Amino acid sequence: MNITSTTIAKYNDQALTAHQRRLASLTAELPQATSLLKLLEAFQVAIPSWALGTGGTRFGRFGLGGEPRNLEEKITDIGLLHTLNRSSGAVSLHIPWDIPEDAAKIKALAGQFGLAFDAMNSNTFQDQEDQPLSYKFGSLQHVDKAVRAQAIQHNIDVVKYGEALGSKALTVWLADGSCFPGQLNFREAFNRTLDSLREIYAALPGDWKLYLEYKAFEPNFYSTTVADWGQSLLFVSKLGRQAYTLVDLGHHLQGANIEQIVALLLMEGRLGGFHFNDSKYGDDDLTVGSIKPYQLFLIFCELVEGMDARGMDHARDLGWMIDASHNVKDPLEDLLQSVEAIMLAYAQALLVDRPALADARAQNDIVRAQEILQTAYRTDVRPLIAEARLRTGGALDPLAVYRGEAVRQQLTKERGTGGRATGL
Ligand code: RM4
Ligand code: MN
Ligand code: MN
Repeated sequence: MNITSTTIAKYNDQALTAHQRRLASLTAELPQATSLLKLLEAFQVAIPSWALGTGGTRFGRFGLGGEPRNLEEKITDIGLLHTLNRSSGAVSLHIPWDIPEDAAKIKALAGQFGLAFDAMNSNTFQDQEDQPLSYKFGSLQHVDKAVRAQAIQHNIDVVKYGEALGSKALTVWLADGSCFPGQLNFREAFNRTLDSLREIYAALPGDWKLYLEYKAFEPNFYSTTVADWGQSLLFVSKLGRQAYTLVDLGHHLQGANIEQIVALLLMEGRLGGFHFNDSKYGDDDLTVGSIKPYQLFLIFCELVEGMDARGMDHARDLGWMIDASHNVKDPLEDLLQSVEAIMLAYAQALLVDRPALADARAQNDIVRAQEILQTAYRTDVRPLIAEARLRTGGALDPLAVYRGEAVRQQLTKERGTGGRATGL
């Protein structure tokens, strides 16, 4: 399945007049909007290789036709997304779900679609068939040194796979923790985990980053060894300058102020990567912006302000990734919606009148501060995102092209209905 630039141009031509009218009315109100286009064009979000098929819950899974059956087909799917929106220019791989057996071939295929490789993810939360020792009671925290050694070696192997693809980061997410009080000595578990991470860190190439992701609970329900940003920050501070915290939006206890977490991690120079998704209750892995779009906007306000304060490049200096699972939607449609939601929140954050906000804060004028934020949030920036896509050769309306070209039906014809993608 391949969507050509001629096909995209055909759809764009039909939608052009209406688009130009909408864009003109936006820029008449906000002349600075067009100067943001360069930033929007540069911004890229990595697509997770584990979220291109239908996931499931522990109660069941409802498959879908045309799921990618191997890594090549996954790269092709991500290439399709990037062809449509020009903002999905990277892949994040999970090992061993998606081992690149022939790295040169995979790299070349990704290159054809203009895709780079973002962070590599290790997996010590599941046992694999050929694995000698079990992670049932943890991996890097395990009481048995041999289990820890196996998990350390796995992470080092993941780095090796990533080096061959041009990746520059390793994401470590640990399911380690305990399900019952008394099961674990917290201090000892922390120290064993730290020692294991130190060995992985020592094997990291000089130009790589290690992202340590935290998660409040699940699959362990009493304690998690890297449960929150404080614990992650403690580990990464002890590891060294190449270690950073990764924030996954779904990994907090309800009501957590994620925007404040992001602000402080950035201030400390310890925010490395981001996993976008949305949730109502826990790690729901829903479409970005589907439940709490205002929170997403507030997070982006802190990201933009915090990155600017450190002179960081918005597009390149943090690892922007989606981490999602699709139970009832077509994964590709869901991912198009997620990338769109991220771009919208980013654009709205760029619109915030920061000098005016600083002034309102200095005056303790809370009402004006809220008005300033909400003025940006309530601006319909969709024409701007569409214009950024148009200028980079993408579709004005990616979903319309996807549906108009019956992509899922075509993929189902090519790949059949029985396939099941590896991943969540
Ligand atoms: C975890 C976490 C990790 C992801 C796995 C599949 O909850 O979010 O980032 O790699 O799921
Ligand atoms: Mn995650
Ligand atoms: Mn998660």
